[in-house]
Amino acid sequence: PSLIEKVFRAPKAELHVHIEGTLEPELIFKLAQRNRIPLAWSTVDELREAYQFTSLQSFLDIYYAGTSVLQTEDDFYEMTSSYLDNACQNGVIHAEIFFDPQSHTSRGIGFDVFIPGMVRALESAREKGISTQLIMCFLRHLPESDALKTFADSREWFIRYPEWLTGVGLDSSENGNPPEKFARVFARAKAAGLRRVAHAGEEGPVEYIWQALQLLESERIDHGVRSFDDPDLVAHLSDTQMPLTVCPLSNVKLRVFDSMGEHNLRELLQAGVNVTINSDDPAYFGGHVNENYQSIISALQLTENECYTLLQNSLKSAFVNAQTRDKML
Ligand code: ES4
Ligand code: ZN
Repeated sequence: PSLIEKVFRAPKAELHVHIEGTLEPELIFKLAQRNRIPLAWSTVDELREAYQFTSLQSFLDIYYAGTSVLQTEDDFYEMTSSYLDNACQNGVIHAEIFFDPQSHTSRGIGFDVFIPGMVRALESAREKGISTQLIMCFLRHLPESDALKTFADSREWFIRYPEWLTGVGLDSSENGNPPEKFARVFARAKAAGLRRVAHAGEEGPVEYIWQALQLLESERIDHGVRSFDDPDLVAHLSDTQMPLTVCPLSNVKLRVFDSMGEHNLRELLQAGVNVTINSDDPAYFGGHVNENYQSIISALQLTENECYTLLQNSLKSAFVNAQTRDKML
């Protein structure tokens, strides 16, 4: 088999995927009709044609519109199940899945709707041999008070499902919304024994990566590709083996890099940084995790050794206990 075929089949972990970003245009239209939600696009093709992004914000505007079709527990079950089917097909044996509660509570959809829907899908996927967790992300474009209220409202769900709900994250519009804005809510999450991750250095400056590490005590950095602007930060990431959850197709679609050939993933790997490959929002960026591997492998002509390192990095950076990790590796 070719290198790509071997990578496709290899067991891997996916550590950076937004469940709302797995909603395919067909499912968006099906749910819009079922729930009588108006959309600004009249056909699936028209919606797909709108997926021509120029920046993170140009994507987020459409992503939140797509999310608006999710209304019932079954909608969340169906979305999550179809992601997990695809993940299994991609060799994913462990997935840590982001969700954006504020994008639902702001529309009057409560934790009692989306958590049971997603958890039911995670429970059925366990039988197919995929272990999963959910990471609750705060929307950084909203005020700190909104995050604090969301965290308080989520407590009973973290207590009810500790094996499924394991951590908090930070996503949405990065520039102008530094990690420091969320230091207090992340301190509460740490006090509650939860894992912590944050998007940083996707479009935003290296200072935001330092803040995520120092002020949020983030245990992984989502994206983090702009760390390359600061040699001291690259050395620190390498020394501490801080995982970066890199999403190649996302980075090109959102114009973080003009082309895949210009991606800095090889330089990060060569500097000894713990880089992983992930899909981010597979329905919007042109593929699941295997397509992300394929695209970066082809563009950078990655070697078998480099591919092996990326796959191992994904498994060793998962939030699982040492015994489970040793079984996966
Ligand atoms: C996201 Cl690519 C990306 N960046 C920041 N926030 C997000 N939410 C969903 N996808
Ligand atoms: Zn992301």
